[in-house]
Amino acid sequence: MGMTTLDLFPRSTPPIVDRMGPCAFVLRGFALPIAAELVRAVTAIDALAPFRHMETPGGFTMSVALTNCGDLGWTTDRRGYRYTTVDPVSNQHWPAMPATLRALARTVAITAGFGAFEPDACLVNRYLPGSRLSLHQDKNERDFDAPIVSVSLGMSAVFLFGGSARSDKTTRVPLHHGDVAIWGGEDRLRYHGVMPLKDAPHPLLGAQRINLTLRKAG
Ligand SMILES: O=C(O)CCC(=O)C(=O)O
Ligand SMILES: [Mn+2]
Repeated sequence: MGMTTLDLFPRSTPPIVDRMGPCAFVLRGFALPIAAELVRAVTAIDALAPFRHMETPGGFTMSVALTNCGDLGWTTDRRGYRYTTVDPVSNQHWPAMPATLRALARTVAITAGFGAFEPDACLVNRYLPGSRLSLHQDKNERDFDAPIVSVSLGMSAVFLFGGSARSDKTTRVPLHHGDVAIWGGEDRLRYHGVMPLKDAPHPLLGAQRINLTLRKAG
């Protein structure tokens, strides 16, 4: 008998869930049992595909440093946004997606009521004090049926969750070490971003925040 992914995250009490929208939630502390393992995995990913500051099609350099793991990785340069199977810096495949991370994303999708989720891409973001991510939609994926699962590690951030137009009002959602956000369904294309990070070092990660965003891109 194989273990189900749910067995990896045994809980005696239901998770604490904050609702951001009809199909958008934050599962508080859901990744804490594997947080240290995820930090080690990010160090290993960084060794193979180092964090880098990518350029947007408009010519801006992102303040967030990015890398990827999984079959597909998200990149941007002057030619546009896209998913690639290889890291354009090394011409090697992106590092493999850690099995525990995939299992976490599956469990979160089931727990939040989205059903089976098979991510093939994980964008890894590194924020230092002052780094921010402007409002955007995640829309480079082939279809929008699958949710987005986003794991936060290290320093806390204020996530902005908006509407279907960039100008729509946003709500501020604090995201802390171990929190997992998920949005899909009618909320899948909502604008979102991250406010400039405050310098409030975290015991495990110091003055940085790591965010892992799992997607079904291909
Ligand atoms: O860092 C976050 O919490 C959000 C990241 C994000 O929206 C993205 O990578 O597309
Ligand atoms: Mn996003």
